[in-house]
Amino acid sequence: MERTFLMIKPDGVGRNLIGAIVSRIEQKGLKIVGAKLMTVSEELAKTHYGEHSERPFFGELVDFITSGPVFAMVLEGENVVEVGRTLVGKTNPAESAPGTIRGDYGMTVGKNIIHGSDSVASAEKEIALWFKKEELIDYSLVNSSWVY
Ligand code: DAT
Ligand code: MG
Repeated sequence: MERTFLMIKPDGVGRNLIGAIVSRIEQKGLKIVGAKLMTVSEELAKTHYGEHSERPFFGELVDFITSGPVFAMVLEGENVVEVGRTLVGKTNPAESAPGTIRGDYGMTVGKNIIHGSDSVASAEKEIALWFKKEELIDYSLVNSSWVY
């Protein structure tokens, strides 16, 4: 089964949105196989956002993501990378549809609540970067036959 990485950013944690966001994930039928509240080192932030290192907003992005705790998750499901991105919404919350996390909770691109892996390849990289193997749990949800 496919896996993806989602991370509630410091603004989402700071606005007490962990429960609301996790609730959407569970209601959608996705399985949480790993989750933790953690602080982000500058090194981890720079590695995670490495593809943006030449962009003018990189410094602000690293400062923001290290400014408070984040809630990191690994989710499992069919086609879950794409499904996760759909739940998250567009990068700019002002352009994100209502019903998406960014569309419902965010106003600016600099504080857009949540990260979601953008491809299967980045999901694999990000999961390995953020989680140890033993932090990911293999288990079955009894209701999965009603989801699939
Ligand atoms: P996404 O998070 O939707 O994958 P991205 O990978 O293009 O978007 O950018 C990573 C993060 O960087 C994004 O969530 C918020 C920030 N960001 C992107 N474009 C920005 C911009 N023009 N100004 C400020 N921050 C930006
Ligand atoms: Mg991205």
